[in-house]
Amino acid sequence: MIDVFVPVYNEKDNIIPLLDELNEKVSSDFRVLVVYDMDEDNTLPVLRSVMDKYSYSIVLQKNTYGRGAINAFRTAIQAAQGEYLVYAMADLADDLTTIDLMKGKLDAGSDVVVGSRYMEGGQRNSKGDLKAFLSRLSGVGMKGLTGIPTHDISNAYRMYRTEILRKIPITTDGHGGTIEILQKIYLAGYAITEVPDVWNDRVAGESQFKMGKWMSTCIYWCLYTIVHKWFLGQGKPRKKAIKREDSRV
Ligand SMILES: Nc1nc2c(ncn2[C@@H]2O[C@H](COP(=O)(O)OP(=O)(O)OP(=O)(O)O)[C@@H](O)[C@H]2O)c(=O)[nH]1
Ligand SMILES: [Mg+2]
Repeated sequence: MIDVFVPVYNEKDNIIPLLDELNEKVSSDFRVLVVYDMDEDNTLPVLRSVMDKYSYSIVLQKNTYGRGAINAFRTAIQAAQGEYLVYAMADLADDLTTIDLMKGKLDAGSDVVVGSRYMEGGQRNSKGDLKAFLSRLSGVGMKGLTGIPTHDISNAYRMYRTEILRKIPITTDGHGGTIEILQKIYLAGYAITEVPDVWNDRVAGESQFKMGKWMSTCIYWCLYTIVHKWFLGQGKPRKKAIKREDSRV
């Protein structure tokens, strides 16, 4: 089973279209884990009025680590019940048809699958602003500099093995925490792969993204990975695949 984790901050106009999209586009077994910060969040009354109508289960969970999307992620990691967890945005930015593809990759042995806007077949449909430029630069740059097997380190839309998330603590506050976790997973030698994601800017609601904070965190974790990869020799693939072959003999 997949936990579809959705952090929400005043997403009243997006939550029903998101649930409808999940219904239409995902055929794997999943439940939705919505994590909110405050009782007055405008997503909640809308969600409560429809949540019994879907064929899959929807769990509403208050953030137990304090406010913010990364604390919502920490809460979801603790509350998850599935073997896999996908971090999905409520703002309808990502292509949810890839959830089934991500699951297929994890079933085949990957540990994390990144929704990738910058690989062949992926797309980022947004205005050509500084954020778009830096996001692409960090993705392509880190692939070239460290060999991390994804073109898109800055997309939070990813599916993980839940057990791995429980082993690696996130120390960063803010959206950059999702960069930290991917870099640490890479340095620990887990298998990362990617699938193309067609990404669109949000139409309804307001972005909570904080450029300055994100940029400093991104630079920090990119440098951290470069140093740990090239000077401390981390990031070597685990022997998992070889062990599996051995056990079949
Ligand atoms: N619980 C919780 N969720 C949040 C918070 N901030 C953002 N989110 C949710 O996290 C997801 C992504 O947030 P966005 O504000 O779209 O940020 P982003 O996708 O990184 O940035 P954009 O590219 O501007 O869309 C959405 O589902 C938000 O509702 C927060 O403080 N608490
Ligand atoms: Mg967004």
